[in-house]
Amino acid sequence: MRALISVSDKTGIVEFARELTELGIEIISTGGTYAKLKEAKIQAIEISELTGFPECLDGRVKTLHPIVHAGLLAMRSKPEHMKQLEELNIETIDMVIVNLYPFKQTILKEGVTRAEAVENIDIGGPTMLRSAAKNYQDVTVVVDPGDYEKVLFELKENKEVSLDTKFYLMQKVFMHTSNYDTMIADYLKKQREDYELPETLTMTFEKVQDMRYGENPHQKAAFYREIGKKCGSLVEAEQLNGKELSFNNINDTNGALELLKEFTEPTVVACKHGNPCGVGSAETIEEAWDKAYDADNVSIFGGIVVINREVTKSLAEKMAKIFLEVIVAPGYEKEALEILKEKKNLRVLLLPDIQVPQEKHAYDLKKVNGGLIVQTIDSELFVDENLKVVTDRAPSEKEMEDLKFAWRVVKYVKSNGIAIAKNKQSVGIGPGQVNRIWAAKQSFEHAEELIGEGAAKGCVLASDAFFPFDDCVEAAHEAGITAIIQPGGSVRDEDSIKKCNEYGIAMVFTGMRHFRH
Ligand code: 93A
Repeated sequence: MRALISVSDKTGIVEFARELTELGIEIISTGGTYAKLKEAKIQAIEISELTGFPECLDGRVKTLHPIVHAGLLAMRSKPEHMKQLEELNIETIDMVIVNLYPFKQTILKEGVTRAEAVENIDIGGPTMLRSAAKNYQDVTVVVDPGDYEKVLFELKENKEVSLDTKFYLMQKVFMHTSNYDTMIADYLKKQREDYELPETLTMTFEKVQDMRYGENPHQKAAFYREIGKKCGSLVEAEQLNGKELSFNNINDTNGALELLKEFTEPTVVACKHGNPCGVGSAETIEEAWDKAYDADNVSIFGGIVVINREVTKSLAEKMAKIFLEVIVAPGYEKEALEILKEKKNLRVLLLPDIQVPQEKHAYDLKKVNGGLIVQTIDSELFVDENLKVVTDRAPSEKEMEDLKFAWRVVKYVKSNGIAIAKNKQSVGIGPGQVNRIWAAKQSFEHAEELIGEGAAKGCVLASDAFFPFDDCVEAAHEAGITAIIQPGGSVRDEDSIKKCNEYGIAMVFTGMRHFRH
């Protein structure tokens, strides 16, 4: 029996090779692997000796030779194949132990160049893996160092590897090479400026962790990471305390983190079931917390809080007073962490890159029965020049500041969504309604219930999509709203503008809507 060993990840290879030689298996190997085996005093022959051809072009051509591939692909059960091998003076290779150039590790390196990435595209390795896997009945192919033990065990017990195991190893190879190629294709796609939606969509995700269950306890679930991404997301966070993250935790935190990234000043976002329930921006993070908490001190119970500044001791004291599921922050003062750690179940996550924006060229994927709907992410907000005052009265500077704040919030509210705000604090949020007037009324009721009668007085209102009728303006006026921001674009815009002028409400059109479902 002959085994060809050519590995980049040399974990466990010396031990494995030693055992193989002890079982009487002859070893052939490529430059680096050969040197490693030689150093450990393991008998092997170099690939160039086998092929009679030197490794060349900086190692780009090592094993790409008919002597190797005919030796792998010949079907032992076919007399013509074996006869041809004999005529060509080629011997069979019965085992291939190969793992590939570290493409993933290379592209994850800070400041990696395209040339460096391309140089790490393995050609000879996948070719051998595929040849060996195609001929799996005759060739044992090991791509995962985790399988060395299994193969050795069978060789020792039965003097051969079972067909069942060989089939398992073959299937693993094609899974591996297809993931490897997808990773390359994905990387290259992102290198291009225009990001079109391809005819077939392939993306590689790797499992970060299994979860106890999905959205409900009877559903299975796991958390996968998109390879090659660095985008200030939860997959990059380090968990410092608490139970492991649940499906709902991750799902809910996603929107909250995206909302947080819209702000640079100290900001706290509290959320529940994928909707923000309290958002506050202020000069200090403690004040921002007070605003987010006071905005809705009921829904935050059992909720998720994401913040864009270090958690101070005094903030941790406030946080510890209520029941929270998850806290995500870019840092924690030592004493703050000690306080939070007293709560065993509280999931405390450290995400230093919390403000790194999502990659502009990213897909938003939604699974529907039978397929996927795919769109580019909603990375736009508004451009100041495009904000259009459509009423007789223009918003005051203060109102404008709050309108922009409310607009950021409503972008992350499930549609139909309305958010009202004052002094950079969300005051009422009406999420996920099937008509707009209900969303508006809910935001006013929410404000009144939590803050008291007349809570919406002097507030501004943001609507994620246009007003189909003027009823929202009517209701806004009754609640005491003084300024409105909305996309505009309804055939009845004039009705809403007229109503605003009648009541002295200032209204701004963004020209862009933010549905979110
Ligand atoms: O540059 S390659 O694509 N050309 C080849 O012919 C070839 N043969 C094996 N890379 C090739 N390999 C890869 O070299 C293997 O997949 C393995 O990852 C690596 C091992 O090289 P070394 O033994 O010199 O460390």
